[in-house]
Amino acid sequence: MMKINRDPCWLQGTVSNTNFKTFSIEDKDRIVTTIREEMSILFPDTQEISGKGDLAFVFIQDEELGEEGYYIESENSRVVIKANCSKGLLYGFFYIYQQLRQNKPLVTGRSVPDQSFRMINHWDNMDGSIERGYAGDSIFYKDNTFRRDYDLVRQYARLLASVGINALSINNVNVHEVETRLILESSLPDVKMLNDIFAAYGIKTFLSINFAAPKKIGGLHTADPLDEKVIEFWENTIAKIYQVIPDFGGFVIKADSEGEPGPFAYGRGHDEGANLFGRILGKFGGLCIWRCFVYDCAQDWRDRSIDRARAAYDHFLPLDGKFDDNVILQIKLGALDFQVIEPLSPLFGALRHTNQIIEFQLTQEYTGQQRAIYYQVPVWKEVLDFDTKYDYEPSIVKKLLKTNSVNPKLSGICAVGVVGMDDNWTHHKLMQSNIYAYGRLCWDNQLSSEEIAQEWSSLTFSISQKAHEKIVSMLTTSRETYRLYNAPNGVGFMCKPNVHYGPSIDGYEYDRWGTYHFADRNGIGNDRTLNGTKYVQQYSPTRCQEYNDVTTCPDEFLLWFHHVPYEHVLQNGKTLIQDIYDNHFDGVQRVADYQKIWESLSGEIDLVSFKNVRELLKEQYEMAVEWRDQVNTYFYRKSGVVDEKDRKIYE
Ligand code: BDP
Repeated sequence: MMKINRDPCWLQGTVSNTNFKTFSIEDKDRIVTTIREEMSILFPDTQEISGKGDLAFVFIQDEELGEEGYYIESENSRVVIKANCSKGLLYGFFYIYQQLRQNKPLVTGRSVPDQSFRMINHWDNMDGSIERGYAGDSIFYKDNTFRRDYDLVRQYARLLASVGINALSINNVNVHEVETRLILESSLPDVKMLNDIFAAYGIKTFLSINFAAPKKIGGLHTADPLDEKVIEFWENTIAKIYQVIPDFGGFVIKADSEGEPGPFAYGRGHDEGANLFGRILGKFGGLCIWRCFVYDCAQDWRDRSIDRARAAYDHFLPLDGKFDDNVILQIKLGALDFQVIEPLSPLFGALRHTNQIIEFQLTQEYTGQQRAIYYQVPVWKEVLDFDTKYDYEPSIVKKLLKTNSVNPKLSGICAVGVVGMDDNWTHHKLMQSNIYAYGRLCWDNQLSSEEIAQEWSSLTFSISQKAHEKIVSMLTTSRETYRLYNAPNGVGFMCKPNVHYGPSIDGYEYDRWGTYHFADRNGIGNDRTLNGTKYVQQYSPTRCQEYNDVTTCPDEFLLWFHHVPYEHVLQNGKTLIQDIYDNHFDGVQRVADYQKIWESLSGEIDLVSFKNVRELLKEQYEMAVEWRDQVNTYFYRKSGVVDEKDRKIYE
């Protein structure tokens, strides 16, 4: 039986106070074996019988359920989980466990996921480091080889499956030298081991690959996607992978981005690049996931004609409809890069004939690096519920992901992973909530931020109702708190270069990355209007108009779209400069309040978690103060405008 030696997160308690004395399950595949094992862990008092158990897992045929949906039926005290496939049974099982653990009634009826793809992208390197990872080393690799801690991987797989995650890629999108070799025969037995552990939990495994592999490890002098030898290299390589791992998911590819090689080097388009992989992987039922994070990262800051925010749309919209049916474009939620506030990438809604998944980031690269509370459901809901206002139905993001994809089954959501070797997985105990929430929200887009936080808290801590409420309030307000003390009004990138932690207001201002705020003595912001870079035109006409007009552009996006004077009056009635001062004082105050709230939970929360969060809140407070003082001082020095409320701003 599986050893659970790690923090079990939301899978901690067992369920014994039910009427289930027996369970029955029809055999089909290895996922059924997983359910059986999980029954013995989570419902230890039940015994398996054949036929009619008190809790029965039954295969049926019901088209509406698809491969993953399930149906719960309850007759007297007997509960039946029905599904077409074992994945559905597995999800139904975890649903029942979670409801019972929360003392909630079992809702009978059908449950089908809203999003087909519910993926995690690991940015793990084989030396054990994780790009933008802040919760310890990789759980998959160390010292340039596989870590081979299969118990740990299995514990991770069950965490993911318990909230419905169904795909993951196991290495960094920036594929360095050693990782380029992951596709070679010598690595495949290890990849297969991981693949099989995840497959037993209904999760497909993908590899990130290096576009230039034919050159780097194939002995060719080119990686041109139309070159015969290159095609042959990929055909052989992919055929070998599927020989060893017949249910392998496919490739994730970052090409022509931030130094990664790609089709541009050979004068080819991204459709030609992606379709090469699509065609070959397709023969084996595999998929090619192609990232749209393509922009010029060697920009001259002096050249005001370039706007990085335009890049993904400019590159990919003309290719709409030109990708093979098993190619999926992976698009970051915002047009820059996982900032605290960014308007939705304009590709959503505009791209109508291409499989698409939206990319989130669980690891808190720009949002506190697992040392601040930053519960992400509000961000995700903002984008999923966003109305692109195109004049076709549906124009809401959560729906159009599917309807604008050629194959709705190849649409959905992915997120950069967060876990590492830290005992609690996520470094900050409260940030386990983001993994839980991510899975739950991908499955059910209707759930609210509060509902998911409540579920997570009650599955994770055995504490009073009042204490749960306090935790939920901290989580659900945390994104706003972080926003208040960070870069103002959607301007983004005021963080320290490279590390992306802590403030450095001008850190990126004269750099090559295309992320500028253009503050001078009169004002600040990016002019992306029709008079500026015209980025605003990439949205639907209605949204374009709204954002282009400084009087209707939402305050939180103001400096993303407009360059305005410090005295500009916001929709909330304040001047921009006063709003900046107020927000930064408020943000710090809110973190101080979190500290008080947390202290009031002393004695209720287990000691390890209590100390973990207490220490990290101290760090968050210090960092918030640093942000407040640097931002306020910077703008006071630029503008010369004093704070109306006469608070301490350093000169
Ligand atoms: C940026 C990260 C960088 C990633 C890149 C990406 O700073 O480490 O490689 O995104 O998404 O946010 O490829």
